[in-house]
Amino acid sequence: MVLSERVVSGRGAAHGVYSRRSMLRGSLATVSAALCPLAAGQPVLPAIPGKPGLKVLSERPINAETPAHLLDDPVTPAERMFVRNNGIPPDTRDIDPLNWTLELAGEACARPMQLTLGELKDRFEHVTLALQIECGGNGRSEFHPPARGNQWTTGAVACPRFTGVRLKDVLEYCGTTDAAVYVAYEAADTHLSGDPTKQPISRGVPMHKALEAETLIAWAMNGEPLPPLHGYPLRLVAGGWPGSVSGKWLKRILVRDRVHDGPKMGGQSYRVPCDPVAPGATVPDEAMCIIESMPVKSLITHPRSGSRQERAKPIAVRGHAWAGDLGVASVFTSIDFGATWQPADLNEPANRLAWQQWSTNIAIPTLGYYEIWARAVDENGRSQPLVLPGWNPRGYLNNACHRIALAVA
Ligand SMILES: Nc1nc2c(c(=O)[nH]1)N[C@H]1C(S)=C(S)[C@@H](COP(=O)(O)O)O[C@H]1N2
Ligand SMILES: [Mo]
Repeated sequence: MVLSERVVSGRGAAHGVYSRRSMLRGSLATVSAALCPLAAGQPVLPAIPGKPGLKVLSERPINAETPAHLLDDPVTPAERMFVRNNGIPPDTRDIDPLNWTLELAGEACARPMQLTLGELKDRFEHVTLALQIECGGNGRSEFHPPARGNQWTTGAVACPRFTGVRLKDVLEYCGTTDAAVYVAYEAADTHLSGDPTKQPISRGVPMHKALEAETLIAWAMNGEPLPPLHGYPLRLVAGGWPGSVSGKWLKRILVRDRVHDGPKMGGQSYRVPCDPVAPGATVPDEAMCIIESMPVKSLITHPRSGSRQERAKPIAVRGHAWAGDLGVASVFTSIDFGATWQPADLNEPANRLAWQQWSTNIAIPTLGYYEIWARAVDENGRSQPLVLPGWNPRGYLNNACHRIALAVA
């Protein structure tokens, strides 16, 4: 196998001399590098303590994604949950969590009030749900022309189990007026500039999403208090929508009489062209629409891309599939670049808005280089595209099929 220029100048070059054996390794690196645009020539940033194996994409603010093979668990452990910060997390080391106050306010809030986390826990029914969160920019690294921002490959998605109260119950308690249109969050993290009057992010959802039974104000993840990086002591979780609506370090909930206009709601943030545009187009802000439910997508979490397999021996292949507010109807795999597809077994979700597990056995007929592709179809019959979906200025919503590479020996 000839080493491509990319590997010689990128990841393969780090191996130094190419003995016959390292040539083979080099070929495997090619396999992974070909599928993972970030593998080549990028500086390696130090790991986040408590997040072994996550790839740090930026340090200030801290952002890190999870390689697909580390997302194998049906319920994502905290150590394997991606981190997406727009600002500087608050220092919550010395707070008394039960006295953390949540303020309810906004033009359409009937009875503005403050509730402590202790009061939230006492007054409302506790709910535990597995909820899938994916960053709107997950997959951004594949767009051309490239989009600015964190170059997420496939790893800005997770599905932990959150415990909290329903946002709906709290909104009913404080009351909303007929003018209510949107529910937004404000949080305790600070702006990168250090300017205390600026918020890094304040986003929201329309009333119908806020009032869904699965939209939570959560204090626990996988049975433990929320980890500091994931919003301790309190966060919103609105599964199936861009992760940016799931506000961490939650301080304030605003019931708005208009579409929320906080930082990163307007302009080009978390928005895509209302009508499709040609790659590289400049799109005026007025022609951009807010992203709501995320599109159907899937991940192959086993085997690991780049692994060696034996010919004709069945390979257990598995992963997850999700479809925003919708359920996933079917998942297919292909070992011939999408020429033919085989249906996989697909489980029901643990609850609405949890990702679904799929699995299949694949026997590879001959020696050589193979890719496994996975493709999910949502309950409305909409499939993941095989190649990149519509280009957009900020590189959101890439739900192209996930591909992994195998060397069959
Ligand atoms: N307060 C606050 N909440 C936030 C963010 C943030 O920067 N500040 N980032 C959002 C974005 S863009 C995403 S994708 C998710 C990521 O959640 P995680 O870091 O717990 O994985 O949190 C959201 N909530
Ligand atoms: Mo995000």
